[in-house]
Amino acid sequence: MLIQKPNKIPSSEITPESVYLNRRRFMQAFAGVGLAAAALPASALLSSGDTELPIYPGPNWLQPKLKAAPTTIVAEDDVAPYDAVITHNNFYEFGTKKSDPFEKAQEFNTDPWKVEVSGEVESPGVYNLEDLIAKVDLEERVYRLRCVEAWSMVIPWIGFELGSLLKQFNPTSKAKYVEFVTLVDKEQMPGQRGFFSSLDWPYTEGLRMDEAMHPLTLMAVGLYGNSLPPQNGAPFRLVVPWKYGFKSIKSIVAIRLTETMPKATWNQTAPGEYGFYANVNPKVDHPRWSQATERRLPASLLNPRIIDTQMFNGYADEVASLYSGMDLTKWY
Ligand SMILES: Nc1nc2c(c(=O)[nH]1)N[C@H]1C(S)=C(S)[C@@H](COP(=O)(O)O)O[C@H]1N2
Ligand SMILES: [Mo]
Repeated sequence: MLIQKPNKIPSSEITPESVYLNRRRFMQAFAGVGLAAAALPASALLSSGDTELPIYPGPNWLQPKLKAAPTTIVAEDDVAPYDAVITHNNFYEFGTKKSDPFEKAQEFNTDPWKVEVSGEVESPGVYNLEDLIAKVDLEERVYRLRCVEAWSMVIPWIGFELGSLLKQFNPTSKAKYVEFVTLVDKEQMPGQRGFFSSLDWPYTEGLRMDEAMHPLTLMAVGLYGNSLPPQNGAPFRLVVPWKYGFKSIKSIVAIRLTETMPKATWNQTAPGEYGFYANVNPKVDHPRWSQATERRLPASLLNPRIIDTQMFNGYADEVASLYSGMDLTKWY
């Protein structure tokens, strides 16, 4: 039952990933779901008159490590301006509009932060993020981020290799996948409460073990020389530069090593549209739009900046071998 065709939804309001949800909301409304609307606290909203952009120095324990991080990998492309990176976000826990995370995440509490590590590891436990970061060196890496909605940005992250974190927990020989889980906190995350729920929380994602151990796979704790802004997934988030952005899960509270393929939010929500692998691939279109090109942000009507999408987002030399022998039209 198609209630509203995607092209009837004003493009100013709806982006491709949310078209599906919009349809689902209509159906829920007609199914007679109770209207338990929760008002947003005024304190969660920034005044629209704010023109100064906030910076995020981060907790005292993190600052010296951020400042000491050498730049190790640089994308040739022009880096996106700071305001684009911190005000145009997907973080549905704070709402489905691109402006919602910036407007609603500023009071998000991210220090102290605990991470539960479980499953196929010799050292499971609940760890303080500060203690985990104390054992790794930070680097700045400039990566392209390609959203499945066909826009992209070039972002200067600061972080460390996921592999160096996973080694701290000694994965067992049974560990074949890694699952990541985002915080659930209805008080702090307005997108998780109210009217119609957009996704089933918590947001989860997963990687195959060889993808997780790949040296390009980053855990970011910083951006643009400072700590990660809340809207970008503070205090730490995954960044997998050769995959569509939805794999790069934010504000992680749990990491599980598993023998079987974990559930991933968008894959579960619309399996025909979003695969588990989600490798950037210009030759495999999304059922509702082409993936051959992308809009490099910041873009405007006069300067649309449409560019060709590259296989594995331009990281094919480094990662194509992970998928040799796999039919990428099947394992999209
Ligand atoms: N927990 C969580 N992680 C998430 C998302 C989300 O809604 N919730 N959105 C994803 C999507 S679709 C994209 S494109 C990137 C956007 O990252 P950015 O806002 O830092 O650019 O975050 C990803 N990580
Ligand atoms: Mo995305």
